[in-house]
Amino acid sequence: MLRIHGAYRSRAFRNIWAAEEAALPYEVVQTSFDAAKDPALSHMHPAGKVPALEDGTLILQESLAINLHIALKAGPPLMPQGDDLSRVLQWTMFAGTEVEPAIMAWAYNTYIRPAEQRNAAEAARGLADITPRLAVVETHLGGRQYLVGTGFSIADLNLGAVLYGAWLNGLDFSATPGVKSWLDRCLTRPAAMAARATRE
Ligand SMILES: N[C@@H](CCC(=O)N[C@@H](CS)C(=O)NCC(=O)O)C(=O)O
Repeated sequence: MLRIHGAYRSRAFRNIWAAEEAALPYEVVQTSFDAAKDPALSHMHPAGKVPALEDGTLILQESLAINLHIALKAGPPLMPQGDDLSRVLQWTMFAGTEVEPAIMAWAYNTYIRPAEQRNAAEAARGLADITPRLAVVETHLGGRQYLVGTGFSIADLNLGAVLYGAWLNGLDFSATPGVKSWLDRCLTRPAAMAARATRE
């Protein structure tokens, strides 16, 4: 049994989505942002953050790494093999290191922070950083339905989950219609809808 420690309105969403796609049994151990800072839980949340995954004796942090673990347990098609597995790793690193910092700069300063704490210049900087990265995805997708191989994989889930909040909160995708179609396709899958129902 996978045990996802986190709050529904957090990056635990992406782990719930992955567990749903993998069709593996899981439960959510409700853990607030404050609870994760309790020293008594530092073995689970060493950085004082959610989510964390407990899988038997294994404890993992980092939401995208947790998803790779879940997909490895599920195997193909969620986690492809051979060179496509390496492509999954590439897109997951792209999601975490290139897209997520830019998205969060925009998100914090457009819809996450209270209005009086938002910084328009920071939001604009985030948007300026997002634009060329979405263009990379647009070019890669070309006529493809999914990022890797011929079907949906954890690469789509990881990048789609990083873009989910922005997609839901009005980021303008008109310059990258292929990305918009791909995101619509990913985020309306039955497993994604089940995960979204826990938080929207
Ligand atoms: N890179 C980490 C980021 C974890 C993270 O920042 N989690 C947020 C919730 S989505 C958190 O716990 N924030 C509370 C805080 O920073 O105090 C991951 O992907 O798991």
